[in-house]
Amino acid sequence: MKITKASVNISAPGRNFVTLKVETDEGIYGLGDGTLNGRELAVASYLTDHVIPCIVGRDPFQIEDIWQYLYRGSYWRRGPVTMAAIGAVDVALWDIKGKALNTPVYNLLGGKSREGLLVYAHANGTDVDHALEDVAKHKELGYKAIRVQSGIPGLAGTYGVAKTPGRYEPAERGLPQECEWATEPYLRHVPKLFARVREAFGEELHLLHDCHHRLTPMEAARLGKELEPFHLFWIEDPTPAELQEGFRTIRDHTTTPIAVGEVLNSIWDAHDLIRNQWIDYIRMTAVHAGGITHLKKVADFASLYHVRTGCHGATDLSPVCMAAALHLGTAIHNFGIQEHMPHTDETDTVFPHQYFFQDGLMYPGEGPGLGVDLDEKLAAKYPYQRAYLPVNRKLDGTLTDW
Ligand code: KDG
Ligand code: MG
Repeated sequence: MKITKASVNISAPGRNFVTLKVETDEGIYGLGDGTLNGRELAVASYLTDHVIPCIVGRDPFQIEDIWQYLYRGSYWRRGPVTMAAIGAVDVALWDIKGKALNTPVYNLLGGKSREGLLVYAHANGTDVDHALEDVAKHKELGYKAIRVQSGIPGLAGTYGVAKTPGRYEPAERGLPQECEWATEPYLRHVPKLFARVREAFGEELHLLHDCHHRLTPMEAARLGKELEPFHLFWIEDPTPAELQEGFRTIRDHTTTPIAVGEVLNSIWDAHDLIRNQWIDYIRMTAVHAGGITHLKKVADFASLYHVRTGCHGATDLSPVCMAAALHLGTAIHNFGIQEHMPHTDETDTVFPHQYFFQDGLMYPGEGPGLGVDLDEKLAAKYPYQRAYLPVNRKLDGTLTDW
């Protein structure tokens, strides 16, 4: 089999997505997600201008060799743009191989370690009462694990919390929004939020919380310690992860489990976090971490250190990436949990897929390959629109870490 053509689809059914389609001389094609929220066109150019000319003519079955060729061959290794582009190619090749061998991708990765994958939903509210209502709604939908975020008293808005009740989308169209941030009211508020959630819903429900990289290690240690009575499944991104050893301080002070990795791109970004057992869950996902090939290596390395996976699954990871995460999560031994932030109806219609949610778990489907398609005609009706994640400033005007 030979790759004959590859093309990049940029469209915005509900939000922006970059999708790579790799075609072969046997009529089989594969899809890969290359979406990098707020920097989509950089990945599209990397693919179109630099990667596609190098893969046409190659045998799509040689996934490991093509991965190494793109990673080592570029000279400029790692980074989100490079790794998202390599990830898009890699996922498309796994999809091709599954279709060619008429088997779901999880079978190529070792077969089923489990039937369904535990997923967590997002519940949020402008205040605690509204957050509790949203938790109740998601519990009713069958979720067994729920991330809870709420507005902070005294702050105009909080990232991760919808301005009006219901879903929120991380990126907004136009130029970046500026939001305000203050750590002290946040640290005082979050333990009160979780006390109310436990009081209302009991001990059974798994509870998670995302700190969005905003705390210093010692502030995160305080938060983790004060949340201990509420037995969280994890606190996520407590502090920025460029300085991996920052996590040692948090680890030394709290038994609240720690998750990190949605902005990490390679095993080297998490090497110290994992081998020192400073974290419990690694959140990298296929699109931003070089595809299924590299993510499986990260997961296997993590398994040596009692670290489990908790792949990022926000709306900016396309259905193609969700399918990749579900196939990998089905196969690996150390799967932990999968984030599930449902896409809009427009997204779901443009990307028909076999995976589904039932009773708190997700299933990848049993069709060949990844089980996701792209309706290119429909996608053409949703042209790309520039959109960014917000930036946050402390009350004195200083930009936060994120
Ligand atoms: O692109 C960034 C978003 O996906 C991210 O900010 C959402 O933190 C997030 C999460 O945990 O889903
Ligand atoms: Mg997050």
